[in-house]
Amino acid sequence: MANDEGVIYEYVWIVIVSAIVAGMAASLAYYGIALDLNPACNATPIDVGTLTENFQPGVKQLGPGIYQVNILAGQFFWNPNKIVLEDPVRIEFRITSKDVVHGFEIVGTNVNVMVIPGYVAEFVWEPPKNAEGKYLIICHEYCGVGHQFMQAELEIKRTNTLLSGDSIGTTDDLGKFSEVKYLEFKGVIVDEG
Ligand SMILES: [Cu+2]
Repeated sequence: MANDEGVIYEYVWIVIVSAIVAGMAASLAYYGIALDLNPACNATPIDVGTLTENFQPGVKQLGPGIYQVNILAGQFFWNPNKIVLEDPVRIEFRITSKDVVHGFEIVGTNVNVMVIPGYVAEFVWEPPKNAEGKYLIICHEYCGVGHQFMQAELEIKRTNTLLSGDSIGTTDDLGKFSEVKYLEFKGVIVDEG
């Protein structure tokens, strides 16, 4: 009698555990396929060049809606840690680290990049047309005791001059995130911050 009861409990627990595993697999599939939120596994060095010019953290406007954003990562900061862009159409990021590996993530978007000392991670993000307001930037690669304080902010301001009615995206639109190039860094970091 007691043995039969034990077998039933075995089956019950097999069902419960299988359901938990299936639920986790389904949530991974949902994040990866439906929401297109993936780890930075497309960060293959596709074109390893060399950056010899000096690296100065900061924002430079290259044209209407086109920005170059240089970011220096370190324990435990992003420099600059407040980035304000007006009507960005194309943001060219270049990020490097002065010490250990960090992870650059703009929360709520699909921008997710490994930042490796000795290399400059270069990529382009075309934010969705309706992106507006403050985005939190975090470090997603454990880098030491102050890791959780490593935050920055990207603010997108809209003046609407570049928007036309039919170009406004949907709220599900994550924008366009290019492949990441890692350039070997031979220059000097000009860090005034
Ligand atoms: Cu970190």
